[in-house]
Amino acid sequence: MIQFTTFIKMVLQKTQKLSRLRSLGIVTVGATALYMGLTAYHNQDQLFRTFVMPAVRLLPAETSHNLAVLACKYRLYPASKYTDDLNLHSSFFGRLASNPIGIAAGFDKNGEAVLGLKDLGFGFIEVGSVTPLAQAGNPKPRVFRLVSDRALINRYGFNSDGHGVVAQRLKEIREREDFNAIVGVNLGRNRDTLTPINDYVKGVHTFGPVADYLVVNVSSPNTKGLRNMQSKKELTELLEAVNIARGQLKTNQKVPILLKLSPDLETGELNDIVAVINQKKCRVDGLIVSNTTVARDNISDPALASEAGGLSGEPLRERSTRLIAQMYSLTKGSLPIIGVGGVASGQHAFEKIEAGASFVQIYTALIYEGPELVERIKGELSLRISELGYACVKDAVGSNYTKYLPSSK
Ligand SMILES: Cc1cc2nc3c(=O)[nH]c(=O)nc-3n(C[C@H](O)[C@H](O)[C@H](O)COP(=O)(O)O)c2cc1C
Ligand SMILES: *[C@@H]1O[C@H](CO)[C@@H](O)[C@H](O)[C@H]1NC(C)=O
Ligand SMILES: *[C@@H]1O[C@H](CO)[C@@H](O)[C@H](O)[C@H]1NC(C)=O
Ligand SMILES: *[C@@H]1O[C@H](CO)[C@@H](O)[C@H](O)[C@H]1NC(C)=O
Ligand SMILES: CC(=O)N[C@H]1CO[C@H](CO)[C@@H](O)[C@@H]1O
Repeated sequence: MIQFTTFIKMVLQKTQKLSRLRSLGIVTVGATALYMGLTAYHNQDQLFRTFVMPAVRLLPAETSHNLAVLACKYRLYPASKYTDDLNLHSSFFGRLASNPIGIAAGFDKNGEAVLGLKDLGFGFIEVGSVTPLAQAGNPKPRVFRLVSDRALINRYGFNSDGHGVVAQRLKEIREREDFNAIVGVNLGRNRDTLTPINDYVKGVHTFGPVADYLVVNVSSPNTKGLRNMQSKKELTELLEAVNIARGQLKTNQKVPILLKLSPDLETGELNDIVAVINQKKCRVDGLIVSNTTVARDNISDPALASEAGGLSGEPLRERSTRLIAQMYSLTKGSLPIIGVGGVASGQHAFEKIEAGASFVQIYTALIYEGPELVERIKGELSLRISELGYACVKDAVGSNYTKYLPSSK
């Protein structure tokens, strides 16, 4: 209960800073109390979906995001009692994950919510993106709900508390006796940096000692035509530099490095990326597929569709699954892939796995469905795996990737 009071105070402090003043504060506290009350009941999943999440949705998107992070930070959600089935157990870069479902980057940008996210039942947690120096990101509003499309558009612009603060948080969490989560860190660069590669190198040095994996990204360059040579050279330099930086860490701190891809990359660029990572000096340990898209396929509201930013959720789902299959094919299944984009059910997670993903992350669907989604996805996925006669997730990885390749559509 002390935690709850602290939480309410934090909420009031946060909301009173806004010009929308107390009415918002009252709505916020009201929604929170409601939500706390409701979680005491059975059949939480139904309640969250039909009642709590729509209520939370009355708040501006960024406010509800902040609230959800605070709820995780103060561990207000009841810890999941769900025991992960054995067929969900997965070897995660040398660690045992009790399930292959993770929270994607951008939810817990600053490493505040790790323990609460673990309580929800995630098998692994990705923090970030974290930039070397703290930065504020873009002006608000910068997150938009596309409710009927089950999607979000965000242009946060990488607001971050910066390396020092986030690394200290992770260090403290790791020192706890009850700590047993797998935590990755997504590395970013400062907007005004003159030395982007050095920003990632700093990330490797700072987070290598406190992370179970690190992520660097390749975004699609927005100047068409002008790309291949340029981006190939940049990627080579980046990956070479982060590999050298990792080599400088102590032996017990040699973290896996994953490369996160944009779904807007074209086939030519994908071939280039594979050529780069096939070089020993540019090796990565896995891929994350995919980031948000700048495309606006199948968006019902034209006004919202015209907001700048990255689109996530249902409209991204098939595009990201296709890219997983393409990368699985191009790398001949030699690299573990974390599949992400529009997953909202066990069936969606299974499609990513069939297409070649060994692990799956979620974000946007969690915003629409609430925290019970994690258990639901795990339950449905476990059932699907056993129905199809697989002993574990690993046996199903890439089992039907050709079905998702663009040419076979
Ligand atoms: C509000 C928001 C913020 C995000 N911030 C980041 C980020 O900082 N770094 C990153 O690599 N991806 C970020 N992402 C992308 C997600 O990690 C994920 O790749 C994408 O949302 C697709 O998954 P989804 O459809 O399940 O949301 C963000 C996504 C959302 C919705
Ligand atoms: C858009 O919707 C159509 C019809 O549902 C579907 O066939 C198509 O694949 C969707 N496009 C994308 C990019 O998801
Ligand atoms: C992801 O994609 C968005 C646009 O969709 C881009 O602005 C951003 O830099 C990319 N990378 C990361 C790490 O989010
Ligand atoms: C692959 O998918 C196709 C189409 O859905 C299905 O008919 C086939 O049985 C699947 N194969 C495997 C090995 O799962
Ligand atoms: C968060 C972050 O660092 N995003 C970067 C992803 O990659 C592109 C291109 O390399 C950068 O422009 C982004 O800033």
